[in-house]
Amino acid sequence: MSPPANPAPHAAGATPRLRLLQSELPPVQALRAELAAGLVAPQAAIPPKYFYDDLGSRLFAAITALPEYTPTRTEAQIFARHAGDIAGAVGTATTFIDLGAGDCGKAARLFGALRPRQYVAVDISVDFLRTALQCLQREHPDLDILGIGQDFARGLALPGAVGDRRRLFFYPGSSIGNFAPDEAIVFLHRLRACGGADAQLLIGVDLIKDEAVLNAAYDDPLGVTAAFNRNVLRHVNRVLGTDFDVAQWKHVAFYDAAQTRIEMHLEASCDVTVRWPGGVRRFARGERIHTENSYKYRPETFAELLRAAGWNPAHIWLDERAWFALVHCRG
Ligand code: AVI
Repeated sequence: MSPPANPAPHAAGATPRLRLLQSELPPVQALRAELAAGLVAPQAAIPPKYFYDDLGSRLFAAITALPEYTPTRTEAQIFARHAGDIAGAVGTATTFIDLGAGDCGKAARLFGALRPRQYVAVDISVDFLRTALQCLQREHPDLDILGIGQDFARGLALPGAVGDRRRLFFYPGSSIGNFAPDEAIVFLHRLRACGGADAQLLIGVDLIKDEAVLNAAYDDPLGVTAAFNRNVLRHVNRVLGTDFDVAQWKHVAFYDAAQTRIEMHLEASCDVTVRWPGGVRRFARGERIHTENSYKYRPETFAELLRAAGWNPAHIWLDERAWFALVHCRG
């Protein structure tokens, strides 16, 4: 963990209430090797973490405001309707660890009810996180805020500045759905291990529902999700030095009922040759690059997955259409 990247200004002698730490990010060579391996694989793939450059994070925020994208809105309804029960179950004075904090908006809406002792925001998109935390600190000047720039999907490493009492992991938005179920168990098991004896988890998951609703959520008529998907190619151009022409790639998203997941791909709209320093890949027209899976669950299957990862689901709240579940677990 490197020293504070950008401590907030504070009065001489006062304790800083906002600190931003940045973990050792993987060396660019490792990122390039990972991307090149994905591009030359028989089924080409780009890991979904490359969606979240600065523009990608903004496009994702726009997706969450779309009427077709149900997870965010439905989860917000559950929080609003059950705020008292959630606060009663979780309790106050936690070390509130927000995984994939983004603009920190979801967590901030709970501060009134949960009154955390410390707020720890972890996100891979450090610049976006810095801006969000600076705004948050102006709104909550007395809250102890710690930002951590980290790719926590590869394993969460919490620095000593994170409180070790009453750790509450907050993982909303069905981000768990972007892991395959076996990877999700490994990830949640690791969280359990770094939570301590009194760890808690508050996690949101998108549920299986009508296919038309699911398909519309990932292929909206304004094309915001298409822009989010295609923007990944610009990010890869910057990191790997590829010469992707975004205009040659079409957004494809569909629900696969057998695997209970949405798949997102980019499809070549003509024959395309992509080159980068040390590599080349030819794509025939219609060939695809797999960019994301988003798994959907039944509540009971998800509870089994949590148990397999060492967590005890204690409460589950659903919206009235059973489109989304919020689960509170103890360690
Ligand atoms: C971040 N994650 C939960 C989103 C999802 O629904 O799987 C990412 C996303 N991809 C397309 N739209 C949203």
